[in-house]
Amino acid sequence: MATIQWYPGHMNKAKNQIQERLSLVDVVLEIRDARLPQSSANPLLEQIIQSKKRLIILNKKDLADPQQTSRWQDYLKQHDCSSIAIDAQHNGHLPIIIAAIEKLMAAKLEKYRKSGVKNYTIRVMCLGIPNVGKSTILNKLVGKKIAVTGNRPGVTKNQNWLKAPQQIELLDTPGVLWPKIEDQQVGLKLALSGALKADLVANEDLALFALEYWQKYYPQQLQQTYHFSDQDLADNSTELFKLLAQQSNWDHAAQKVIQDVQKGTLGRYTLDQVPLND
Ligand SMILES: Nc1nc2c(ncn2[C@@H]2O[C@H](COP(=O)(O)OP(=O)(O)O)[C@@H](O)[C@H]2O)c(=O)[nH]1
Ligand SMILES: [Mg+2]
Repeated sequence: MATIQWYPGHMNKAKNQIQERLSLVDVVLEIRDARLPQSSANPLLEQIIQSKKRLIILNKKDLADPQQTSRWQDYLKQHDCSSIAIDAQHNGHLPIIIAAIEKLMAAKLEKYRKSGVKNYTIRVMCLGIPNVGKSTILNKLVGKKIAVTGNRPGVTKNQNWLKAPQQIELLDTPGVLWPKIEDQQVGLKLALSGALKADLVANEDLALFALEYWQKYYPQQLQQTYHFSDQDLADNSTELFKLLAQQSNWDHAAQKVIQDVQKGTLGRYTLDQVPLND
């Protein structure tokens, strides 16, 4: 199996840029893919943002396993992390983001209210690895993309701010983090869900990983989609793959499984399990 490479050089640059811009904001929106609440995060982020207020947005909840999403939210809460789960494409989910930002800022907003300050702003930036929905969320928050409020002096260069509802202003460009691919599994999960280009990993490896995962966590979906018998399903994933390949060939079978995952034919899924005893 080929090893997926990631480049510390890129990561350092991204880290420095994010650190500079972080000093300008009150709240960080850390966008993750709800199907990968752990693998689509970068552990470095905690070091970078330190005590800055953070809202974790588990986006694409429409594609994720709802039970797992709720388990992950409980887990995050236990670890003192505020989170919301949304489908950024859904207009109705915008107020959820606004309300969560206001909740994080409640103490400060109360101070403003008490002292009669009306023209405050809550400054926010989006962060996350590629493809988690940063731009979609930014566009939804801003409405039409015209609302540039002008430059404000930044640490090293001027930054543009976009107006969002409730006196929220957003940095116009999200911070892009690299995923931390510390083991092969994380790479497989990112590729399978489409967060990373799938061609970085051999199709057969991806398909085998998917079959094994579905066999363990979503056996009914697997059975329904491919009409496996109970006996088939008790076999290992290589045997299941062989059955599928009998109908065409290895590469076609692999592509089909990957497509079925990515198009949702194999149902809603979450590829990270909540850690036990943590
Ligand atoms: N199903 C689903 N797709 C989404 C959601 N949010 C974003 N997308 C799609 O995911 C892809 C990546 O989104 P984008 O905003 O460009 O991600 P970015 O790279 O983080 O800026 C696009 O095809 C979006 O339409 C969501 O909540 N649900
Ligand atoms: Mg984008």
